[in-house]
Amino acid sequence: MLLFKRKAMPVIAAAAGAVLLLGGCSSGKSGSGGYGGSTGKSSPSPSNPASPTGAAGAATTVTATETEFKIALSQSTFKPGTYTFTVVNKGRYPHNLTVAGPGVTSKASPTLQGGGSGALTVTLKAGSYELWCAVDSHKAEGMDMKITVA
Ligand SMILES: [Cu+2]
Repeated sequence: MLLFKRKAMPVIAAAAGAVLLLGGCSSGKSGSGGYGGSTGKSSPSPSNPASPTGAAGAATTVTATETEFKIALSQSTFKPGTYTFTVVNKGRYPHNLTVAGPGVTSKASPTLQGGGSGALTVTLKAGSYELWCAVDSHKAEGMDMKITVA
């Protein structure tokens, strides 16, 4: 307070007001008000969460549910593109999801404990891919499947 002389006060108040306005603006984008750049309302900001290859659109998210000893995908048809597999371990043993096929050399999610989940992002081209769990002999136990990308 000692430093705030009569002239500094309004400036600081204005700055604080601006910050408040900005905060209000970004959270509730409908009431944008008419101050400053009224036209550019096109860039919110929660753009892409984590996908590194942001070239041609966002990754398609597919859920891969794993149990003993099975992998179930939330979709069965695939077009070429980038996919983020959300791997959910609903079993009791550790599992992972490993993918191999054209352009993908055995890319694996982290090994997940029972109840855990993780993600694996791969870019799929036209062709056949194999998805399996690389933990112990789970692949031989049945955690092994093929998908066709077309
Ligand atoms: Cu497994």
